[in-house]
Amino acid sequence: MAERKIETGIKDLKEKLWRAKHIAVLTGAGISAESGVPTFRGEGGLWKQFRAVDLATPEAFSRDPKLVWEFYNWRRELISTLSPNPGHFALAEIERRIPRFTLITQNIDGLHKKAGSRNIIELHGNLWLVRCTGCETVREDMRVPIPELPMCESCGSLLRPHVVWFGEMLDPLVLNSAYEAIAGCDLMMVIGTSGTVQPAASMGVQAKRNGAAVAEINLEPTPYSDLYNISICGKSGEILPQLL
Ligand code: BV8
Ligand code: ZN
Repeated sequence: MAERKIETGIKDLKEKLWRAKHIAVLTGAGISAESGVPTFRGEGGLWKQFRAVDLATPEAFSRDPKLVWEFYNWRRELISTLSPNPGHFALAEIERRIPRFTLITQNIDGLHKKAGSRNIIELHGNLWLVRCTGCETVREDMRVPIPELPMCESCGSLLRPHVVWFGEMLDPLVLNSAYEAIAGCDLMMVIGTSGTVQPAASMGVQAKRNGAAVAEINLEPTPYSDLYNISICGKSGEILPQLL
């Protein structure tokens, strides 16, 4: 029965996909799971005894910047050894074939770019960018390991990861370009996200309200599954290539 449901879901999505003029895609940690990147839910969400959501905050950084940098350095070391999976590559291929395609990601791992995707909106920043807490300069920094407390080469102040922490506003320019894509798309795909973190979590419903068809691909149902036109339960690395 589940198998049948997945097949019809893929067939319906394929029809809509290759008829679409402008596609918007929202991805979360689930699309990188098959590459070995830990997700936030479940055991993957833990580093040592800390919950990722507790370390990814400005409070944690001001309390103990060395600990937070140790956490980000752990993710940099891990992700520097990992590669995109067939799910990432399928999205890059779809982008090459569809006139207008916008990839909105919550992931900071940079694997979409590594897979060849181009029109990418990184809602929550990027693991390989650092920002100075003094002069606000943003630089790419690929050092693995990164120094325990990395300092700015211009003003000598402490650097922080150029990511959006819980309780911090998203960059309004970044957010607006995501909302523009969602307002203009005729098909939105929501892939590998539990739909727990705002404002990203409500983007699928927003697209539906704007009249777009919305399809979800996720290992398990999410709080939004019944609101979408299509909901396919399975691994994005196995399902996305079947759309090509
Ligand atoms: C903000 C960067 C203004 C750092 C991240 C309204 C209501 C309630 C709370 C709020 C609200 N508005 C704002 C908030 C507060 C907060 C929030 O949403 N909190 C949640 C926890 C309740 N939002 C914010 O703070 C945002 N800022 O809104 O500013 C403001 C501020 C305060 C108050 C009001 C307004 C900033 C949020 C960004 C935080 N930074 N990341 C870092 O990574 O270190 S969020 C981070 O966690 C990720 O980027 C991602 O967004 C999220 C994790 O979610 P997912 O990616 O979905 O991953 P998850 O593990 O949860 O799920 C994976 C899914 O994949 C699962 O469903 C699984 O089944 C599936 N899966 C697994 N394997 C596969 C698969 N699917 C397919 N294939 C597979 N193989
Ligand atoms: Zn500086």
